[in-house]
Amino acid sequence: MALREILIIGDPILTAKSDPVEDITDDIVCLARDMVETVHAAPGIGLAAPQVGVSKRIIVVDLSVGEDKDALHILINPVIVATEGQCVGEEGCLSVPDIKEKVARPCRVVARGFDLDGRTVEVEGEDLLARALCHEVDHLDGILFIEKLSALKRSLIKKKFKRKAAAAKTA
Ligand code: K1U
Ligand code: ZN
Repeated sequence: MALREILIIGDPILTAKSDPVEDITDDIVCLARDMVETVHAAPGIGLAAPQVGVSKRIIVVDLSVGEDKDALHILINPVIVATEGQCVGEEGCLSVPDIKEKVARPCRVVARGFDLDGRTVEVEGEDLLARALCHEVDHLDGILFIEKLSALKRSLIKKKFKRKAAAAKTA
């Protein structure tokens, strides 16, 4: 297993739609395991493959951040198949570091996908788990959580990261 670099807002991979996984090859299994190691090290509660530069539909979610192996969900080609209600809660993103904003998401979701053995799995989540599943599936469609904010907030955040990238280039 290996740690992978997490891309930061501004990278075009983060705003592209990811491709479905056709076969669960050794490379896909290796990528998913690296994603688990990377999200635990970050630390974070979820990660999507495009965040590590791979435009494939794979997510990992672990609210325990590595403390409870039963809390780890690895989903290949995940789809949100049911939602209930709307809850506003704080959200962050490892690709938009140091920004936390309130976002409305379904209170309850069911996500369906495949595990690393190719078996269909369903994850039912409420509150933060529902939020994290929606956030990660959005990443696969090239949607960052800042797209859910007001145009003003979004534009200020984008400007901040453009300035940071320009400063890093000249340093
Ligand atoms: O996908 C990502 O960018 C990861 C992101 C997921 C997420 C957080 C909050 C609400 C919805 C989705 C993060 O994990 S940000 C870091 C974070 O929330 C956290 C870090 C350490 C301990 C607990 C939480
Ligand atoms: Zn994110």
